[in-house]
Amino acid sequence: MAAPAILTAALTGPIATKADNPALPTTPDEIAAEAQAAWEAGAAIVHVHLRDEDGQPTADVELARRTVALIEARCPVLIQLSTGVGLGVPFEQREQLVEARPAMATLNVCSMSFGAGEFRNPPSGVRRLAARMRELGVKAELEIYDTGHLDFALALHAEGLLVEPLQFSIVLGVRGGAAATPENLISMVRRLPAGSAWQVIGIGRDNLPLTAFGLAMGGNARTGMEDTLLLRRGEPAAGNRPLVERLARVARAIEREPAGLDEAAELLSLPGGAGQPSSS
Ligand code: KMH
Ligand code: ZN
Repeated sequence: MAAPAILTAALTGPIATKADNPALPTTPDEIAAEAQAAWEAGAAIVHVHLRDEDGQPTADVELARRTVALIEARCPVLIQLSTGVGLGVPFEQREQLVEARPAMATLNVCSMSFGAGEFRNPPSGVRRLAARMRELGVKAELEIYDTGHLDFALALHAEGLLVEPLQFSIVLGVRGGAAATPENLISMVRRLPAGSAWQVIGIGRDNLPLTAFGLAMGGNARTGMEDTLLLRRGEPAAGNRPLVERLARVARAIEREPAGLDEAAELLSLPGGAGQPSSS
């Protein structure tokens, strides 16, 4: 049997609304219920974005603490907060989210055009956030949208700001980043330091084939309503559970058993290990 695959469920994201798919979880209670469903379906990690009462992305630390607590009350899944938050939220607010002390958080390493908008990740702020995450023991997942982002991440590592094993999400298909092609994935995976954990995030209609390709290459995998609102063409996902169930089936079909919580925590060298409350 090949190495276990760590499955992540990106439950909500910053962009879609309930008008796009009524099953999208946006309140803390809905997010916690979807986290449990994703965990039951085989996800070891849930990637969490928060929404305010109007459904807009927010970096409200109290809301983050409350949401983390609600998830922890339901299940022991590993919680990763997005510090990407949403394009309209200033970096200086986004970086505060790690003060909620999740086990993991994303670290978007470079500024870029992002569809019709701009995603601001200034170098000084990224270094400050990386240092704070290291100090708090919050595991960084490095979000890499193009080859130059990988170079910047490796520079952060050379500066001592990251903790091994490095964990990468290679995001393909954002307009402004690298296109969703197998060639782009292969060329970036080749350049990752030995021992790194990685997954591909395929945006839009290439989500499933690219994710399957990444699993076959030995990577981990992410799905969820942040990455696709459809189970297949013309069929909206009824929630995160069916997306994770399908990903688990794909992984098992190529002899990659979904990693359990302890396995995932060990593979990523998470402080505290699985099942330990990560907030204080
Ligand atoms: N939304 C994806 C393009 C983050 O939240 O920090 C990447 C992502 C990054 O999930
Ligand atoms: Zn996200």
